Amino acid sequence: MTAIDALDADWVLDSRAIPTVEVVVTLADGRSAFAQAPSGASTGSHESLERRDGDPEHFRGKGVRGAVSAVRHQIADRLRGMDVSTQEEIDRALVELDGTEDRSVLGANAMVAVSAACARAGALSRGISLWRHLAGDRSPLIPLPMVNLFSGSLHASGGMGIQDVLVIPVGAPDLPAAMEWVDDVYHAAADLLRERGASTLVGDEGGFGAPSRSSEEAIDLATQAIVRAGHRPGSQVAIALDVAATHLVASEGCYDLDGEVLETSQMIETIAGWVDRYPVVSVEDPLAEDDWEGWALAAQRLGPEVQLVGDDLLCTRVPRLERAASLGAANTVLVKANQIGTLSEALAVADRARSLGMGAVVSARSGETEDDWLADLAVASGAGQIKVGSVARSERLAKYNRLLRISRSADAPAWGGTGVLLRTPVPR
Ligand code: 2PG
Ligand code: MG
Repeated sequence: MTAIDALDADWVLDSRAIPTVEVVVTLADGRSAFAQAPSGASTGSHESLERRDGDPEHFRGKGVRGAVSAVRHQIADRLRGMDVSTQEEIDRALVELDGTEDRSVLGANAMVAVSAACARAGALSRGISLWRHLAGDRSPLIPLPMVNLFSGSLHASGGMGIQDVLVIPVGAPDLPAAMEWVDDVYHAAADLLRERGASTLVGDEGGFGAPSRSSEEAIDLATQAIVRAGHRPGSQVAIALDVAATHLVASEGCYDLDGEVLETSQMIETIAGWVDRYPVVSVEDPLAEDDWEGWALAAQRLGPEVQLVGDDLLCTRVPRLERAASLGAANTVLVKANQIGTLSEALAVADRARSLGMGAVVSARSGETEDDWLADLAVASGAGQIKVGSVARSERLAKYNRLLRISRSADAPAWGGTGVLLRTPVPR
């Protein structure tokens, strides 16, 4: 056993110039490990809370002095002396110390950074890689990436109503090919934008700002980019959407999509139309976070061959996932560790999805750092899918490049590949 000797924390900056929590764990043998917390912009109201100071004189209220202090004092006092290799016990101690559903005492930003730093230190103490340490009895997989191509809404100012148009290299034989294919598509999209005189400036996750207010135009352009890059739309590179509809709600049961007000049924029909006309195989958050009935209707309309992903709906919470399963409201969960608080809880959500016959996509946040623990978490979970943003900007590439290194290592786990999607995409 290697005991935790000390925990320290401080603020560093994230990819949106906002402070976030960095934690350093020092072990009794003198070795140490660090981790940093990510941060979302399009947050759901059932997410665990980030602890922010709210002092307008300090980082416009976004300071994390309180979260840093929680790590240095309450959390350090509780974890000192614990065996660092027992991740689930460490995470349970964090959850009990906080004692709230929404993690408002310690702050989910403090908790997730401590959890990840301890995981890294635990792997170090065992002399194994982080993904293997976290995997335990699970069957790890190299995940199929869902890669951001165009952004709008809260991830890129102005532009289209839906938040993200992404591509999934479903037909790639391995991760290096998958990354090369999406890189081809990314540059083809840039060429198409330049040809029409549109900007190639990028949004928060490195995807291009959508060229117009029309979400459909971005989906169409993504399809053209796949073809231009020399890949078959659908069977080789498919499209995923994150509608992030919670942030489009105009009034109860009504959405403002691309300047048009749509009722729930019209939202569903609009999205179903995109699925019919374009190689869309995955749709995230088509409706608002508490519209369980609407989601069940959307699931029926889209059919089981579409991966229907709950982000704001499920907020990485087992009870909400179980409710979705019983209502048939989604067939896949987006897993974000800071949406719940600890790495063990995030893994438990992916495990529960598997036992319910549902899919899971391990996801980064729109605010990220150079820290790459998410890549190991995704591999360890065996979820088979990861969403990190685009293939540009280093806070995104830290994860993709870590995945490439894992996939090239001597003991690399198997490739998730097309099999991770609930249905194999139809060749088009
Ligand atoms: C999402 C995420 C990642 P955010 O909505 O799925 O793209 O965004 O971190 O802003 O919640
Ligand atoms: Mg989302």
